[in-house]
Amino acid sequence: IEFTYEYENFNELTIPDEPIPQSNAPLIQIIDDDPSMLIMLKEALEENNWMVMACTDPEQAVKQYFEMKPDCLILDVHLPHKNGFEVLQEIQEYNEKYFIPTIMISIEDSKQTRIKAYQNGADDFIQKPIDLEEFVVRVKHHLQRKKMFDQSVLIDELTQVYNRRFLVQSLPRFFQDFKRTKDPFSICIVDIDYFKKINDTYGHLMGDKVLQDFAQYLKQNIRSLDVIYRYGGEEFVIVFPKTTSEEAKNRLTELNDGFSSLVFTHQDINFTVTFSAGVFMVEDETVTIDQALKMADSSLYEAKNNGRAQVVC
Ligand code: GH3
Ligand code: MG
Ligand code: MG
Ligand code: MG
Repeated sequence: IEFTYEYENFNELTIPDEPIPQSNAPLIQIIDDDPSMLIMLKEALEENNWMVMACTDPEQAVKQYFEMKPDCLILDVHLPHKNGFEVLQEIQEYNEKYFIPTIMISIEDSKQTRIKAYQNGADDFIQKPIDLEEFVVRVKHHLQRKKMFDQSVLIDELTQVYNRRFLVQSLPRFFQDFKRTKDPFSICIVDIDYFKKINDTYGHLMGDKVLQDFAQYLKQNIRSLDVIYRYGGEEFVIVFPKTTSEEAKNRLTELNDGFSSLVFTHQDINFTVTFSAGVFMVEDETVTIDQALKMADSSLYEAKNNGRAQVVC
């Protein structure tokens, strides 16, 4: 049977009237060539408000895996064209880098099969027919460990907001969400003005303090569904879900007004700090992540050229 879920519409199987999980819900990928198995597992997982992408074709699934970096992989051993062990080998490097727990599932439960699974990097092995209650508990256990790992590597040490690594990991999910919900969202690059001068005039430690206070100020003044990342040096990215560029511009302008009214003091000298920002609204399914970041960056460049302390979209 041809039963391949394109990841563009992997949510087709979602039960109506269920709350739609947010982009920050754990994402689980299932690869199994048996459609009824896929549906059964998918429904069991979605009951926990986890996002699920299910695929019968291993070739396509691997591509999806690289793009979406799921938080857990459920992988069947027997698949057409390519078996589960070959899939494991193909994704091994990525799997280790992102610490993505992998549960192998199979009709076969010989000691040799299980050993082979673990040797190829699987973290768990569950025999079919699957007991759904136990399955969900085991997935939950793996997701918890994955979350702990993420929290240890995805937070920027200095500013305590998400780092660039997490940006790379989570941006595809905002795009995925957009394809599903059609709600436009805005990606903003925010850059502190004349930051080098702050370092040069007041010292590197003061520069660090400005970065910390800036990140905290942003974090405390955005909605809980907005996400902030340190992109590099004194540059941050903010993603505003379900937000047009006009709305994002207004919010960033308010943030700039608020932040620039805070007074920093260094050895009896007072100073204030502004930022510039470039906004790009994702409202078109053909736009790629790289293009979106580039557009936001060129708007930022324009904001700098126009005299800084402003937002351009
Ligand atoms: P513009 O208004 O055009 O953005 O100018 P700018 O001075 O803010 O930008 P520029 O890119 O010239 O300088 C950024 C500086 O940020 C250079 C770098 O030394 C400093 N920087 C990067 N990371 C850190 C950090 O973690 N702590 C401190 N204190 N400084 C940092
Ligand atoms: Mg199979
Ligand atoms: Mg700057
Ligand atoms: Mg900069």
